[in-house]
Amino acid sequence: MKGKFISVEGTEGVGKTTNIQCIEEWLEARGIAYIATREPGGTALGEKIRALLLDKDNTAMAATAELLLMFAARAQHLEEKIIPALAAGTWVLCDRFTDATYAYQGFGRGLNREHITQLEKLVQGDLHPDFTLILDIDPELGMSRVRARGELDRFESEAMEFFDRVRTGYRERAAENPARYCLVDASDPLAVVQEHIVAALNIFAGEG
Ligand code: T5A
Repeated sequence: MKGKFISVEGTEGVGKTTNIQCIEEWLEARGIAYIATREPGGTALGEKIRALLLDKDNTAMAATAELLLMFAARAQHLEEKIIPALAAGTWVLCDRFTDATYAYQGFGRGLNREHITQLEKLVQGDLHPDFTLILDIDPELGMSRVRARGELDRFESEAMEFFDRVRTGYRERAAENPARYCLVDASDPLAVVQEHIVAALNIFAGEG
């Protein structure tokens, strides 16, 4: 793959959307061609799957059905958008990717992580993000930001213990592979968070 693949992760309300803008500015300042996309979603089919996943009326959704829907959307996203972009030398900036599946469906829902690894292999082969930014926050603080924004979706309606497990999942993954992950404290003021993000990107690009 000629382009680089960057993913941005974290628990609810951690500031992914806000900080993705900062990454886009960093890419634009360097004249790097990129696409910004998201999961679940990113394609017409994937966005329909996203609507099913976030619909808070789908209270009976089985955890395994949720897992398979995440990977169904991802398979479409990879084939239709991510792989062609990377092959053309375009960078991909993705709001969540498979780390979210390990964190939410693995640690949050308690699904067998070996099964997630099997699906990951089936859907992605050896393709993984080159750099993953994990924004880390106390889930209570993140959810207070989300609540201030309005109505909650199906995931945002989960209990705080669920988000504590998701956070643990992200932190464990970051600790296991420090070469790929950068964990940033997202409870700091936005300017400080973005200083850390830019410094990490500079190191990733060999400029730091
Ligand atoms: N999911 C996803 C899975 O379960 N498995 C998977 O495999 C995948 C891919 C949808 C859901 O799907 C689940 C996880 C999710 O629950 P989503 O829409 O990406 O995914 O998830 P959300 O976390 O809901 O995204 P949000 O858009 O709600 O949150 P953001 O983008 O993290 O937060 P953002 O940037 O909108 O910021 C929230 C508020 O905080 C403020 C912002 O101004 C905003 O008002 N803020 C700050 N305030 C003070 N200080 C700072 N440092 C701040 N940073 C941001």
